[in-house]
Amino acid sequence: MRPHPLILLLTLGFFPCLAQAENRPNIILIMSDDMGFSDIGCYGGEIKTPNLDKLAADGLRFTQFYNTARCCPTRATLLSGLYAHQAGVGHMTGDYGLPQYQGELNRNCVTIAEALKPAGYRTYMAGKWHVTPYKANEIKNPNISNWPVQRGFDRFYGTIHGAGSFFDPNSLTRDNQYITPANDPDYQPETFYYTDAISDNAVRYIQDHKREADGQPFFMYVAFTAAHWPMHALPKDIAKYEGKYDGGYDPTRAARIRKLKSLGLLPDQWDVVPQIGKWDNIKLKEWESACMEVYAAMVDNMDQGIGRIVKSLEVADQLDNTLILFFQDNGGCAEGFGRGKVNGPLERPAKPTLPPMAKDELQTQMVPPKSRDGYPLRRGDGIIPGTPETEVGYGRNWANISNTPFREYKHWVHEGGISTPLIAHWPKGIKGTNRWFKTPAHLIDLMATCVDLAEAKYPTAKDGKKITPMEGISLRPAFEAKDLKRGKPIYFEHEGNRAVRDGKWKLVAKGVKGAWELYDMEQDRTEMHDLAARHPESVSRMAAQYEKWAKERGIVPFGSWKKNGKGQGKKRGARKTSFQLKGGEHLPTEKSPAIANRAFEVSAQVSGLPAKGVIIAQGGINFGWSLYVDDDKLTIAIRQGGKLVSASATLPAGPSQTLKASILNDRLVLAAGEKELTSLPCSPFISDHPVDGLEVGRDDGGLVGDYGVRNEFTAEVTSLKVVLR
Ligand SMILES: [Ca+2]
Ligand SMILES: [Ca+2]
Repeated sequence: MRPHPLILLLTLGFFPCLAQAENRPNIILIMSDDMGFSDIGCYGGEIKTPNLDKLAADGLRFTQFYNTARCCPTRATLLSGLYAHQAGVGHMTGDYGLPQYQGELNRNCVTIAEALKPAGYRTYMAGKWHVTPYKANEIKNPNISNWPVQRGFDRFYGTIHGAGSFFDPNSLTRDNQYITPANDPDYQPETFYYTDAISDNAVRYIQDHKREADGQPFFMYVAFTAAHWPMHALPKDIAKYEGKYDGGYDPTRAARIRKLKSLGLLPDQWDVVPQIGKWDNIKLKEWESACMEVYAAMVDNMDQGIGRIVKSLEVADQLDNTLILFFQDNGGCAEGFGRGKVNGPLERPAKPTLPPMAKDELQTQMVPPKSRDGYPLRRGDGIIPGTPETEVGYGRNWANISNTPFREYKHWVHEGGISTPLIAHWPKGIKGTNRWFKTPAHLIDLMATCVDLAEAKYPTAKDGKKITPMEGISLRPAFEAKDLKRGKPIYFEHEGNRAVRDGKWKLVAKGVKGAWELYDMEQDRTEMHDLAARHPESVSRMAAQYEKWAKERGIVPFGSWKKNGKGQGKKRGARKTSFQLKGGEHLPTEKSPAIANRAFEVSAQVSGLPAKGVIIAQGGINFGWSLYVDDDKLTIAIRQGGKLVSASATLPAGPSQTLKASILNDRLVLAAGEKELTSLPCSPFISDHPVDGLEVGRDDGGLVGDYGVRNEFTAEVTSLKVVLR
């Protein structure tokens, strides 16, 4: 029988050694970053993950576990058991002036750590937090009110921010103190590598727990940043994959398809999504295969670390009564990070060329200008990734392979964005071994599962604030070989991408204005055959479910927050109205032209035509504009709540020209010099300031136009001017 909660609290508070013999499990949630459905071995991948494979063989695997498509919302959902918007993280860590979009965990939710602590659990976290803003300009006196220790974790080692170097991470923190890899007295390995550091600190928590609180259960959250860009790995791990991807995309993908089929994860009736990359067209083949070698090495290193965590549980005699869950935060990442134009020397200099950083000097940048020991930053096409000074992503083509057999990527809520392995290992609590569980489940269920297994009481209020009831259901029945009884659909929303999963049906759309698509997930989980036209009644029923769900939770169409009063939309962007820019320039969103709801003009002096690629772009898939060329065709593209409007014209001949575009109240105009090329009547005003910044000569992050991530301008922008009217 459970003691009365008050007695339990008193017992634990005053006589911690007297905690009764414990049957409740320890719980360890292990999450990786930016990985596709079929990357790890036991889900079809060629990457060596023997430790995860063993957990799977001795435990339970879910075929349809879902995340929420992106780092911040996934973390907010996982920690709170709510849909991310309800926890205040409706997008990322930007504040858009609405409570659902305040950009950090609110106080109307509790974290799993906050929920389990009153039930007598010790709580530890190692890894990436990313549910509160990180401000590089406030490192001396950071606002720590929403850091892990203030949100229920007894101990924390990791990073506050969402991405960075694996050799010198920005925002590295121990408990409430920023540290550097060099000045952390508690952890001085021979070579600092963040994935190892996360594993080693998790191991240490298990060892310390055994010594300090044996008999008391613990909850630990291990949030790896592998295999998020930049592609950074240790030479010993990269060596294991040397040459492994020299054959390109086709053999890797074919092997995954075969393995997925043999595992039963890809029934014959599903059509596999088309492969994006064509190896024959890849110019820098050695570089392209090296990107995947390093990616694989990052995953491999994480698996080794998971092996050490498992081993330490064994040594502490806790493995049998610990529930370990492994999953990924979103699908493979197609962002063009660190690809395209080369910055820095193509080869690593023989010796560091810049002054090294002092032991106590905090590295505050997501993309540091140099490595800690003084090698200058290198990125772009042909820069072989892996070493600390490189900043390269593995790109869309490999992300497509990572997400085999599914559609789309991180950001989207088609299956490639939201599908993750879920491995559950708990010898004492899971019935049978090497078993698959096929009913859909979601991150919202982790809070409910933890509260259930920990015999905790989910609070209705905390510190005078009402706590929103949790959304998910306990996964305990799955562990006991019974089915889940959810009784309601699972919902998704990120950046206007929306979905409803109800039984075998999935309704899904891209962007705020994208049309609903309908799929039968039993017949077609690869989402290749849209049945919306055939079942209009299902579409309207599920669309109404979505609208009701969104309305009840304060979810608004992405980017519409400025209509709701104090939203940042009106004020974001620079104050000036004229911008003289150079080729290669990047402006962050707050320094970019404040183009929302106004006319503007761009005039670009270019030489070296004909060419391909983006001359200038501001914004991404929801709001923004871009001017680009494709040989003799000039295009101005406008993104308006996800909808794309564009005007194109044929360029006059000649290598050097002044290309102009005007975004006016009632039309888009393109001109070369004084000659008007085309005028398209439309309403092209962009209603909100874009989340993405501005680039000259490329389009980074979210893409405005229908070009791919390899959109670098192949000629030269000698000067460029943007003028707001
Ligand atoms: Ca992620
Ligand atoms: Ca962009």
